[in-house]
Amino acid sequence: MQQLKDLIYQRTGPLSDELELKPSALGMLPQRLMPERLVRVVCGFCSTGCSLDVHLKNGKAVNLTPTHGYPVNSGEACPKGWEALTPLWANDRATTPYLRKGHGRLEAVKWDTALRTFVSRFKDIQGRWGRDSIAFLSTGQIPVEEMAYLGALAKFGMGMVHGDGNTRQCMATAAVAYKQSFGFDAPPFTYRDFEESDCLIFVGANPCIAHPIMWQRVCRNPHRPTVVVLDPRKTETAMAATHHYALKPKSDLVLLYGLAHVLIKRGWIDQVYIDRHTAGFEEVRRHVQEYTPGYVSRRTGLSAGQIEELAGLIHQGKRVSFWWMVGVNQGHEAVRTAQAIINLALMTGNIGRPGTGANSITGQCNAMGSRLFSNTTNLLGHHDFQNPQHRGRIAKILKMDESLIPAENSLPYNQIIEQIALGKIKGLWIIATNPVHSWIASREFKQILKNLEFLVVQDMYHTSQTAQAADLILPAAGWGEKEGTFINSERRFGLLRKVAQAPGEALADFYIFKLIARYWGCEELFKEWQTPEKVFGILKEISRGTPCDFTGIGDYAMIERSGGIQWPFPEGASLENNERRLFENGKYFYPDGKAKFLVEDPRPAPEETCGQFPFVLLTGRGTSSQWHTQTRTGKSAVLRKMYPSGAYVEINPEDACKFSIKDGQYVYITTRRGQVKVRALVTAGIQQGQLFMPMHYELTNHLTMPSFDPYSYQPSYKMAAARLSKGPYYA
Ligand SMILES: Nc1nc2c(c(=O)[nH]1)N[C@H]1C(S)=C(S)[C@@H](COP(=O)(O)OP(=O)(O)OC[C@H]3O[C@@H](n4cnc5c(=O)[nH]c(N)nc54)[C@H](O)[C@@H]3O)O[C@H]1N2
Ligand SMILES: Nc1nc2c(c(=O)[nH]1)N[C@H]1C(S)=C(S)[C@@H](COP(=O)(O)OP(=O)(O)OC[C@H]3O[C@@H](n4cnc5c(=O)[nH]c(N)nc54)[C@H](O)[C@@H]3O)O[C@H]1N2
Ligand code: SF4
Ligand SMILES: [Mo]
Repeated sequence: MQQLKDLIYQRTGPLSDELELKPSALGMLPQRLMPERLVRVVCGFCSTGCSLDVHLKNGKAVNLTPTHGYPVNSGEACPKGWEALTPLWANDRATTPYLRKGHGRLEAVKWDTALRTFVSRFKDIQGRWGRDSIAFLSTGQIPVEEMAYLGALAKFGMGMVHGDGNTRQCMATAAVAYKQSFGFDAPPFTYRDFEESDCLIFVGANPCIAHPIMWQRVCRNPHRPTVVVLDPRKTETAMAATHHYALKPKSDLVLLYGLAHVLIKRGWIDQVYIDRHTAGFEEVRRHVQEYTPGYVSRRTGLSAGQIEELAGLIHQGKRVSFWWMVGVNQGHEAVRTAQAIINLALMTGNIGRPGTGANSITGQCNAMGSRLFSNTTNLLGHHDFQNPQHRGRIAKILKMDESLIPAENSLPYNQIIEQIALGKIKGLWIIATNPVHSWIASREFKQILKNLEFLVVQDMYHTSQTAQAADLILPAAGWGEKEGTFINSERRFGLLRKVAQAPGEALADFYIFKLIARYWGCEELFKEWQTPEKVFGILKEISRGTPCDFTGIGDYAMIERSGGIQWPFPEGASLENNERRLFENGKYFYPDGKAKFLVEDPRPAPEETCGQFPFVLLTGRGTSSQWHTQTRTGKSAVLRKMYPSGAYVEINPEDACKFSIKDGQYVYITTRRGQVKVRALVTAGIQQGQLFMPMHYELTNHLTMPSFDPYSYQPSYKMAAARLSKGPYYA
């Protein structure tokens, strides 16, 4: 018990050190609002990784301003960043653990009871059903150090085999595509490329809403760039672009092959680059032969002229950059689509130079950290569970017995769920994700969770839909209440600092993992994992000699002083150029140094429209003020003013007219998964025959479809066959 008290004391320990107060950074702030201290913190929402200066007064965080001169956001933030402190003060924070008692209600319990229950229930399940009968689902929203602690504890300490993260919903496609094409999961760009490009092509991305500060950098581009958007919807980004191609949903692969066809046919390719730095081009040449503009036009809904025009824009650009996001990643042939984008960059030599690249933007604040260190799909630091040398290396660095490291890969997220449905996985630990709202076909998912003998949810709030389904809730500190690092989209480590005390008995995830290690009886394995910064040191060692080597980062203070540091940053690297892109030397991470071209025939969409379900339902981000399942952004009265409070569906005016639907009236949307009643938002932004629902409302995922890319297993959130009706529809 004394030890437990010590640990709880650690979390109530001091706040992070202040920055030297520079009043100039605060502009004309009136004297009464002048803070006593500023602490610089990287934002905890999206992957842009903006820096925020939090103002402390009387030892309390009271306000914040975006950091001037930070290489990412220089003095700007989006509404979520400005409101980042508010979610911490919400009155539904989990301030103690909760345990579901015999009568079915969740009741507050002491940490000691919670931890004993956690250990005894999970051990009991493993004892009866084997080590792989318990699993975890993690996140892209906790620091690298916590991510690594969780993955190591679960797999090496608790003996789990299966654990995956919400990054499967988000980035898995990009990770697999890069790995296969470049030999390592390595987004090559630096944000300066937004400003240096003379032709930017956004595929399935809406940065005006989803990455507003990246979009600001596009707006600052001095080269009067061509900005192309490939999106079925006329999004805010499409409206601001110079060219919008409203292709049919899920016809990207055909279009991209069609573009390759035209570029090759016209000789608009960089044969020298192809010969020196790539392998497999002849296969592409053969493969795209049949993708004539006429054929592609029929499949994509674009005209042959538009396809020729777009190929022409790529050819005319001197520095062409391709940017993709989850409009690509969340599809049934997503990996090959991402690679069709990579292929275009490679064949036109648009990579490794300023303003170029095949660039996947990431989603969550630490999606990149999760890709490297969550110990889910790959062994810590992008090593391979199935490779004995890799296991040996990690065991040696961690001073652990090699036999503790599983020699098999985890099942992907969807198969973990399947195993729960089949009754094979019986215990589940969910950390910093809210899948009852965010996973596909969520009504079915909620039913499947009932198969579990024991569900633990570790979250900042006891009110999230998933926490409410739990048998045990562990109360977590949130962003700003703990320390660690996040890696942003351009591979930049940024520092998360502690600017507030977590409420009640909530603990940083780091210290929750530490307590679990102690109660589980595997604390000895983690005796060097004392603080996040110590763990950072261990991970640094793991990265040594790999493409993401960051052994040159001395300590947290160095990250803070330098405005974040991008990997790779091996020992001896210089900070002089703090905006670096990959592949400037044309060398990729395969042993032969060459990038690979990969192509494959398109697959039929998993769900076609039909008489009963004639509409295509798209989903995605709604506004820049809403974050995912709204457990955080929903707590801010300021943010709430900036978006509709209830779920809605975007409908084209022609369709609205056909169905006599008026803007604002309730309509029914039905798919094979279920039916929801939502308000109509009539807008020409959506094409006829298509519907769009933002993911921020729980109802949306009652409708989405369980279909997965065959390589990345990423769910296809962006397409379902749907029916629109004014009244309820009964099949
Ligand atoms: N405000 C806000 N910002 C966020 C988030 C948030 O919740 N709120 N979440 C963050 C996260 S985790 C992520 S992953 C990113 C997501 O960032 P984005 O990917 O930019 O956002 P989405 O709106 O999900 O999808 C982008 C676009 O894909 C389009 N699309 C749908 N189907 C297709 C298709 O078949 N082809 C093409 N070409 N386009 C298609 C949609 O119409 C949509 O406009 O945003 C991050 N930023
Ligand atoms: N229909 C549809 N569905 C989608 C998508 C889509 O485009 N369309 N996009 C998908 C994508 S890309 C993503 S990334 C997912 C996101 O889906 P989720 O991960 O489910 O979304 P969040 O609301 O961000 O959930 C994070 C949870 O962690 C908690 N939390 C925050 N910080 C901390 C912390 O420090 N510690 C702990 N322990 N908990 C914390 C929050 O309170 C919240 O409950 O949604 C996916 N779902
Ligand atoms: S753009 Fe992203 S990182 Fe920047 S302030 Fe907004 S949510 Fe935070
Ligand atoms: Mo995401």
